[in-house]
Amino acid sequence: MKLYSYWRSSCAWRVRICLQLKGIDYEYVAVNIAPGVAEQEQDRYRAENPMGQVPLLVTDDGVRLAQSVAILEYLEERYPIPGLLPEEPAQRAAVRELVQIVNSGIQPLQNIKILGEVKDAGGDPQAWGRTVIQRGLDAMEARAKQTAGQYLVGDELSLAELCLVPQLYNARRFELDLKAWSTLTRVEGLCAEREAFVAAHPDQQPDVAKS
Ligand SMILES: N[C@@H](CCC(=O)N[C@@H](CS)C(=O)NCC(=O)O)C(=O)O
Repeated sequence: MKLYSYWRSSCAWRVRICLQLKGIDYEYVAVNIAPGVAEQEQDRYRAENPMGQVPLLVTDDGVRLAQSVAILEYLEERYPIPGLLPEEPAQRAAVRELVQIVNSGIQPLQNIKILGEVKDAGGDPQAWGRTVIQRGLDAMEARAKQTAGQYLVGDELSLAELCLVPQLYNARRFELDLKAWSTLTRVEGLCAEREAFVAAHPDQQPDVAKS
């Protein structure tokens, strides 16, 4: 299995955690999405993923998938142990709600391409990023206060943490104050103790030093 990734991509990071948790071996294929390099824009890569983004997962039996949440759901169905979605329907939906707060409510708005477009339109990309991350993580904290046990939804690790941890890293990159998100940072602390999260961290990736 190959994962097309970039060390600091929060979306690829979600998938790396999942692969680690499920003990799936994979080959890391680095795609440098840094401004000015933008390998994801090249025809060769776009032929693989027409959205021109990471992550992209290609399995040995020819399954080709972009969109991190589609990849996570695929891995969950194909490799169900350990399970990352609760059995109980309302809890399962609560996990998906938290996933989507990050996946559709925060990350797309602070993606590198949008920040460039905000800049081109005369805006302040840093201020824009701070606003959208603050708004989304405020909502996530409020919801998590209602759903959390030991982890964000009940007492088990789920797909919600796979989205949370990279997004908090981005919040720090945008120099936000994380104090108000006490539930989120408490759970982040638990994740940081787990080997899968350590191995999936940007600093551990083979392309970390190159860009
Ligand atoms: N919804 C997509 C978003 C993917 C995405 O935005 N990837 C970023 C890195 S986290 C990227 O490739 N940015 C470069 C670009 O959009 O040109 C997913 O969840 O996979």
